Amino acid sequence: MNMAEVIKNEKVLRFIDESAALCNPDRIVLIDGSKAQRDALRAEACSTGEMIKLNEDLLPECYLHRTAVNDVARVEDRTFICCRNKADAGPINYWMDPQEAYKMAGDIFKGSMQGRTMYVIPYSMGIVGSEFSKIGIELTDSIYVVLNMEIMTRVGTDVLDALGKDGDFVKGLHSKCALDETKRYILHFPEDNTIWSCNSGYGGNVLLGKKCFALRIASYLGKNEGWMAEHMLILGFEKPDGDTKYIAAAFPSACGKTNLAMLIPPESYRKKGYKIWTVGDDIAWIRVGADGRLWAMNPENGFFGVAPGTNEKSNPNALHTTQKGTIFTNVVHNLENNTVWWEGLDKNPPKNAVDWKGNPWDDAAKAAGVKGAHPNSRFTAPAKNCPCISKAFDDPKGVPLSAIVFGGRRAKTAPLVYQSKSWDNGVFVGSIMASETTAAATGAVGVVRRDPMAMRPFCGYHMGDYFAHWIEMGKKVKNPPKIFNVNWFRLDDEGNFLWPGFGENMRVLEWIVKRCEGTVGAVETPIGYVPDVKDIDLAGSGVSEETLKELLTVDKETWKKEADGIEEFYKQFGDRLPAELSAELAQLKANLAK
Ligand code: OXD
Ligand code: MN
Repeated sequence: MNMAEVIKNEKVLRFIDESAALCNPDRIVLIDGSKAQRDALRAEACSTGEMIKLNEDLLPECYLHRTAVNDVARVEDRTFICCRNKADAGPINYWMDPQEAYKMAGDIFKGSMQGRTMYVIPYSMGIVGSEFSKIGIELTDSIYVVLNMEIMTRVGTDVLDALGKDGDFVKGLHSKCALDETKRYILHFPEDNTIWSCNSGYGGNVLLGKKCFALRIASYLGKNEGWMAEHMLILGFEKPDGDTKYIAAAFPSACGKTNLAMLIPPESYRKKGYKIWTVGDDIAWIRVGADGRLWAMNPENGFFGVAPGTNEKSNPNALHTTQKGTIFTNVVHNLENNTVWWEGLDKNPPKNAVDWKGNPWDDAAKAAGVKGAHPNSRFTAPAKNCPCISKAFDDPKGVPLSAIVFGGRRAKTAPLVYQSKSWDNGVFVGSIMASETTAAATGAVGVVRRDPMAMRPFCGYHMGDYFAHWIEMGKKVKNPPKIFNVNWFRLDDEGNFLWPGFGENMRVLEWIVKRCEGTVGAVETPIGYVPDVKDIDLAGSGVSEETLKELLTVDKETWKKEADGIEEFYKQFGDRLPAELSAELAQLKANLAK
């Protein structure tokens, strides 16, 4: 195909030419979004062993892929924001000078695609052609990336039509290179709308539409253009009268965003006619609507979910979503019926199986405690498969938000739920989010770290300026959503979870929605409003009122220590910390001293 005949945008052609001159691929192929091309690429990936075709009857159009053993999660310490002024990256991001970064990575990319094909992926984050969507072009030498991007984003030549002759786009260059972890870099150049990723083949590092574009680059664009790119699920809470309220929620990676977004209400709620609809499970682009409310849309087209722990009970909707057209990464290959398995799927690990590293997973391996699937193993599944996908999923306008919910994994401090007192107080609540780390990124698991708005690894600029942007956005909305914090992970003194979580979280969502409607009261505490025990419907939950009381306790002494921790955390932002947040911290301390 003659590229110039199909690609009318000179800037795209120049980007392809310059990248090809650098990486020196044997051939260049434009991804057109057609089924014929997709099938051919799937067949090619299977012929080289890059992917394994699974049982067509049980898992139609599904494939298994194993990454390199050293390449299984996002690498935060190798992820850089490359802006001209180091101070603009802020104290939390890793920073590299753009010129140095281009030079250093240029040497790595040089000739990296020799003997390989460079695929040109035109993709849209959001509905193709919508004024709220943005376009990217990813160049990659990985068929796995192409096939994942075709699930996670909207890909094809119609995106080039929407881009037009001189539209702007985010330039993404990815090469697997030699998968050398010492030369692995995920580089963002927000001032150039550019992303370079080398030496990785793991999702979050290489599906450049997702974390790199839709969060890091988009958060920077949002700050400049007056909107927000957030690490949030979006769900619709439908009441028996059919009225649906929309909630966006930010939790750190692998803390249950997909599960909450696809929640199945307890039977008593289902009988009354309550339903939950999924709009998104990971990313929300949020802007001010003409009606003075905040509107959120999901820029993605699929789900890149954590497999372990997903089962018929925890998330039947996610499980159903993965039964067709899905790519599984780093899970167990069940050789008995050519399907997949992971820890927590069911109690019957396959006898004849291969683990995520490609080794036989036999009785001896199991007895030695070898895990079959990597804890961060994933499924990439089309959103349209999801049984509870919202009608609004394909609506370019997105949905109006009634509530924003923050949350993390906290053993003690945070109560099951509390409501902030105002927009600024809500921004404070988001800014002090903390959570125990998970397997979604490399590094120790279970260590408490501050993760403001769950954006710590994803904010493309200075976190202090990001807080200021949140405060500014609050001034632009006449009817801002109410802001809450939840903690499904509170433990008793013996280390047992106090709250059952999963579908039972509906009971908390109901309180949140009622608070938004002004139809239920609350109890004031030094940190915000918590429910009155009688206002959370416990019928059939197995949770006693006494346990709920414990879940809702705000312990002053614990919070005084927390306030000291926040003060310490805030220090690093210096004069870029908005005065509104210092005032909120002072108010919290005063409330605790009363
Ligand atoms: C993800 C993550 O993959 O947050 O969504 O790591
Ligand atoms: Mn995420």
